[in-house]
Amino acid sequence: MASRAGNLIGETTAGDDQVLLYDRASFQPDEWIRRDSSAPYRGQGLFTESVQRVEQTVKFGFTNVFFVTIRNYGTVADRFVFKGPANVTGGIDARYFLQPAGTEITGAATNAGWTSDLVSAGDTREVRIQIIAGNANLFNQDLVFTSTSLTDPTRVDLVRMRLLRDDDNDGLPDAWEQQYFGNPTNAVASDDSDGDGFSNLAEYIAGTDPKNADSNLRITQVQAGPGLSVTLTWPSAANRIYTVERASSEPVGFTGLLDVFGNALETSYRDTWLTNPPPSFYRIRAELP
Ligand SMILES: [Ca+2]
Ligand SMILES: [Ca+2]
Ligand SMILES: [Ca+2]
Ligand SMILES: [Ca+2]
Repeated sequence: MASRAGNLIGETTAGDDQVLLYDRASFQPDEWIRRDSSAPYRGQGLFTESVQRVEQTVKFGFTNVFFVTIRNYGTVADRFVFKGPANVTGGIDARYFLQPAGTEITGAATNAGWTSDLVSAGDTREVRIQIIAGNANLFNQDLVFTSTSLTDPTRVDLVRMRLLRDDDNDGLPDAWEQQYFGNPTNAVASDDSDGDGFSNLAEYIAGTDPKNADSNLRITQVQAGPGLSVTLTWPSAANRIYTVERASSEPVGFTGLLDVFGNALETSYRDTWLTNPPPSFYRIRAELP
């Protein structure tokens, strides 16, 4: 998934720099086994519940496909038991396949769990999950996928996925359209309903208000100090990933400083230097998890 909403300080060609590229073909909650707690990845803890809740909009009755990667972050080879959710009233129409071979493991994954072969330290196994959204109970609740160490069953990690009903299949969930436009399908994803330069889809991704021109993804506060530091603040929503990027001397060649999950209202980041910095430029990217 490559979703991106850029914003530059000191950059005047907003039309060029606030473009959203959005690819909703697939998504990939990965690296959820035996992570080192300091690993630079979004939301995944060491055998603790991920703070990440993967969201995907899907039309009722349509098929949703995604991938999870089981990664052995331990120092010794291990086996892992992968299990799909079983808590959906009326059942979940899911099939599971090992990648890249395509071998189906549905029977195991939906029952006692599928046990992997021996996964070397650092190695991975990928599972493709196919869910047909033909049961209304699937929507708007967490579907929990677990993976458990076979040698130490107290070691469990999980990923929560939430399918959001999107009956006009425009990437805007029915509930979001209802909240802001009073109807589950009325909003047009490519429209900029409040004229703030961001499309409704961009505002959904960024977690901003599509009916309020003052609400859009931008750096709203830049505070210098203390010392050689600057603190940036931007409007944000929970369960969105924000990337802070910086360029030096001129606003080209941005590099990422960190990925963070947003707070409900706004999020801040403090950038510090050991020595006097060159002129610096910052921008924020927003992504769906
Ligand atoms: Ca929609
Ligand atoms: Ca719509
Ligand atoms: Ca807008
Ligand atoms: Ca807005």
